[in-house]
Amino acid sequence: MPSGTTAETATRLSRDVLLRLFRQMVQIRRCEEQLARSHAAGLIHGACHTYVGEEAVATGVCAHLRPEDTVLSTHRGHGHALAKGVPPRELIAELFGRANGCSHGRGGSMHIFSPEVGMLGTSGIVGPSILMATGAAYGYKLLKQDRVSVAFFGDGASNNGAFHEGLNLAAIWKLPVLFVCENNQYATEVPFASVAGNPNVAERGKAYGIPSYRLDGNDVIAVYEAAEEAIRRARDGKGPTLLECVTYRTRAHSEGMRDTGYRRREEVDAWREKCPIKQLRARLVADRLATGTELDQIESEIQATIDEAFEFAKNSPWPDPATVTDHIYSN
Ligand SMILES: Cc1ncc(C[n+]2csc(CCOP(=O)(O)OP(=O)(O)O)c2C)c(N)n1
Repeated sequence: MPSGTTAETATRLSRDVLLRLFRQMVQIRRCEEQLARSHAAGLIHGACHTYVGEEAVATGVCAHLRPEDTVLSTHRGHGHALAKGVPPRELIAELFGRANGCSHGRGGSMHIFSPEVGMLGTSGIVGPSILMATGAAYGYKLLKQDRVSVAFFGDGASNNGAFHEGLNLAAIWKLPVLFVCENNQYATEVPFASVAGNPNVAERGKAYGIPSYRLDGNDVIAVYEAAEEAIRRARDGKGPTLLECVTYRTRAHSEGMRDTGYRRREEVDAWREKCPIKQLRARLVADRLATGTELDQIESEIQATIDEAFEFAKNSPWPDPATVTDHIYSN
């Protein structure tokens, strides 16, 4: 299992796989940039926490998941949804509150559901993804289904009781679950190091007897390789793994919030340089697996699909007010 692998490390991954990872990260980035502009334009009704800077984590993990595998996500979940297969049209329409959104415009950013592709939901509450993914994995084990469940969560959530209960239960029952801590080093404006007796989350996993690894979360190859082995372990009945992916969000905690007073501009600039997309682009060009022109072409194609998705969402109908109580009461 790689630990702290960097983009300089040799990789056995093919050009096809690397380009797939590149495309996925660019799709997330371009979609998030569109959502940030849409939020500023008043098109999004509710919170919008972007994933800019953290794209390598969702991309490297979800690349190994099958449609029947499931993802439980957080308030910062657009990247997880896209990487699990929610089309940009349905994601953007959902944030715009339109009937064509994946949750029929009823949920917004905090309730992105698409069970058809295994996206079991984002959440406005910090921590529950860990317990829900553990519960889903328990179900797969009881039903003898060949499925894996993934919990994404932040460093802040690892201080929540759900983290400790979920990891312990998954360990004793050897559940097919992968815990992915996206350690972007801040919980809102609180530096993780200032609220953690031991800020190494991977060491906490070891306390529960779970194989746990700390990775460079901006290196998509490192995440891809670590997730591959962790998901294989889960499928083989060997139980859970914890991956702590050290990364950074380069936009504000949430769109419209201030982004000063709790971190230094130099720190943000340094992490912008470590952009996962920039790193993979440099790698592909240096290894002569793609030219800059080819990668530009891919970026333009993806931008066109995001532009089209934005137009689709903007022109989508609002939900019919007569359906307001649908899905609330069970018959
Ligand atoms: C149980 C709970 N406590 C507090 C909050 C308020 N809150 C919203 S986002 C957030 C920070 C979460 O930090 P982290 O888990 O590191 O995720 P990040 O935002 O960095 O991706 C907090 C405390 C909440 N939504 N739910």
